[in-house]
This record gives sequence, C-alpha cells and structure tokens, in this order.
Amino acid sequence: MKTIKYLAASLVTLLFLLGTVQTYAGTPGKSETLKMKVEMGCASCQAKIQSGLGKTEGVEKAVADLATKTVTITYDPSKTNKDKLVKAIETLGYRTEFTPKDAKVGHSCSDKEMKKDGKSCSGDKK
Ligand SMILES: [Cu+2]
Repeated sequence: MKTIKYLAASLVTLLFLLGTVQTYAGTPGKSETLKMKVEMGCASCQAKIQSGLGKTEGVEKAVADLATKTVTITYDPSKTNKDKLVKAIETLGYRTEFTPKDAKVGHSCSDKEMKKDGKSCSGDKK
C-alpha cells in the first residue's frame, strides 16, 4: 500500500514538473512564413540576401529565388516582424515590394565573374 502511495505521489510530481518545463520552454515551432518580392539581379545578390537574412535576429530560414525574385522567410514572430525583415533587406541594399519608391536603397553588385564578362547586375545602382 505504501509503495502505491509513493508511486502515485511521484507520478503527480513528475507530471507537475513536466507541465512547468513546458510552460517555461514556451511554444516553439510557431514560426511564420513571409514571402516578398525583392529586386535582385544576379546570383551574387541572391547569396547576399540569403546569408544576410540568415544572420538576422529571429530568422529561422531564408530562401531567395533569383528566377522569381522572391524571398521566402521563415521567422519567429516573437523576435521579429515584417517591418524589421523589410528593413533588414533594405539595409543589405535591396528594394522589396514594400519599399517606398523614394527610399534610397541601392547596392553595387560584387559578382566578380559577371564583371569579368563586362556585364553588370540589373540590381546595381544606376
Ligand atoms: Cu547582383
């Protein structure tokens, strides 16, 4: 009888502890995905946007697609939001579909292979 009581008490304690741990750990996996058009001209732009966003606070995953000029960002909404993400892309030197027309955003592309061919990136400053 004593053993059963002891086991029951242990079980209650364990469940209580598990509940506490879960509460403190928050609810991970509540990430959101944002898709936006970003002016990128070449593979170098694509890489720059992807790695720059990857280092941005709250970003879990960023995929820049050169063909569709779309960036897909998976992020933690408790750490960042759309405005911050747009700002991060602008800071890297790229315009998004949410960037105002008169905003001063521009970059010089560093794709060496491209420059060697005498081509310039369509995303370059004019
Ligand atoms: Cu480029």
